[in-house]
Amino acid sequence: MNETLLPSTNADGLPVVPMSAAQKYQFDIKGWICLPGLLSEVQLGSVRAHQMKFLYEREALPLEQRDNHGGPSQILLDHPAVVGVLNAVLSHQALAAEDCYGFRYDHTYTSHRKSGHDNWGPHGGGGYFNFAGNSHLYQMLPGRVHAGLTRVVWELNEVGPGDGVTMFLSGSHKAAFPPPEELSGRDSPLWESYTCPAGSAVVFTEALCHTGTKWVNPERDRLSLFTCYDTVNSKWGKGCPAPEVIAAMPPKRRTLFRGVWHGMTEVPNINKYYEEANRAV
Ligand SMILES: O=C(O)CCC(=O)C(=O)O
Repeated sequence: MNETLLPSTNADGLPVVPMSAAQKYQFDIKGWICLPGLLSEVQLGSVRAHQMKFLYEREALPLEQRDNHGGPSQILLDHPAVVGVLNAVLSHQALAAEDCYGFRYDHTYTSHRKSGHDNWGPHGGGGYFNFAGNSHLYQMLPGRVHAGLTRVVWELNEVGPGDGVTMFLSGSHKAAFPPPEELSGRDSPLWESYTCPAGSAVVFTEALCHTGTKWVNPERDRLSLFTCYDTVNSKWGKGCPAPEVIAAMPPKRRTLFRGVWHGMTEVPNINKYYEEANRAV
């Protein structure tokens, strides 16, 4: 995992931030990692405004912005720090090039939660033992890992202690046993979570047991995007942004929305390009 992984810049030409050895170690043993404070105030302002319009006044947005990741929110898709993690834990390098990501967008949703909103529902875990069709995979070799379906949670508002965000049974992506009831209830000491400033990303493997919980901060809502990535020739969620949304993105970002196949030899027979006819469904 120490080699330089392509692409080395994101679609806006910003240098990708490679994962450090400490981040790789934590992601591997826990199954998740928090990347705090990735957005400037200006970026946050325009992403938040876009999300609220998308949720509550969608018709007021131009067509190319009518998507969770349309308009100003497209920068979240391949933020340099997120690409650094996905390059290291998900990318299939045979389909990666300087102008093409080695992983794909899978699906997303935006969640706006007021105090009292409860999303409790632990699920997942033991993904190390899943076969490929399940997508919720976690695989390891000495010095390398592969996290199949990988979730990036963008926290657009600050998260304070006990506010009630996503919780993880750290390490359970490698668990051989199902979690016993007394260790997976709300009061289990095994649950771990995070605090972070607005504009942070939390990356976790969907092979890990995790859950939402009750947002309890009356001063501040939770506003988050839950965006999943996958290997290029695998897709879990149905759907893809509309062609006009993708057309408004720079070319490298569009490669996140390729059709779900691998192929071989040269483009167009190997899946290292995006065009409207090669768009995921
Ligand atoms: O609601 C949350 O914080 C977690 C959601 C979740 O479990 C998921 O998207 O897989």
